[in-house]
Amino acid sequence: MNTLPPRVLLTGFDPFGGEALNPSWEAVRRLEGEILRGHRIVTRQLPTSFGRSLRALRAALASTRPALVICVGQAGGRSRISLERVAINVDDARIADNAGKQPVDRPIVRHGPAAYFTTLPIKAQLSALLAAGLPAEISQSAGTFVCNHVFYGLMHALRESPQIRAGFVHIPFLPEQAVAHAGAASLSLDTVLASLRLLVDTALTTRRDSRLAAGATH
Ligand code: PCA
Repeated sequence: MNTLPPRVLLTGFDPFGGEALNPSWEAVRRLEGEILRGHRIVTRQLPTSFGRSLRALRAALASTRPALVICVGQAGGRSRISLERVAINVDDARIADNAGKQPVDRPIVRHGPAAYFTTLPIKAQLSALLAAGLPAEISQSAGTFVCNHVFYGLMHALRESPQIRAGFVHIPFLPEQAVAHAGAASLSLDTVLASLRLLVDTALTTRRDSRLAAGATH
């Protein structure tokens, strides 16, 4: 008999673009082993590399067999927790990834659908975060770099497993990074951790996504 609790997989990325750290991994790794609503959080670091990131993600999906997956990445310059709605089938890099690759206008999955939507209840999650005083927004684009690549690959890998909810969340710089980017917005690690816990909790307790609460925008 298998008595292991169901698992929630959280991923973060290694540092890229000259940063000393990546807030996504700094936050995610601190949640390893926590139990939320009877689910155990397992964490993995993904390389910020077009080639290797999805291989690592697929290996993590196979070995952890999660009930819920949230991939997290840094979006320097954004000021809020960004709940991503859509992943698009294109790699178009403004800077080289950590393996020196810089694809231009290349499909992630040849002949794959143009886009996949998140299966997280992002409007319920947005309402929960705002109600808790945490800065959040729905984002309509995860960009065209490695984060969008991972988000698209995640939804493609799970396209026949709709019972496994999955999606992507971008987070701002940490305060120590913002210093080097004069005036850039940042969020403290504690704020990010509280947000990630609430995102997992809301995904585990919300069956159908809701209408946005009055006053919230997206
Ligand atoms: N952010 C990048 C890739 C890795 C990360 O943390 C992005 O937004 O694509």
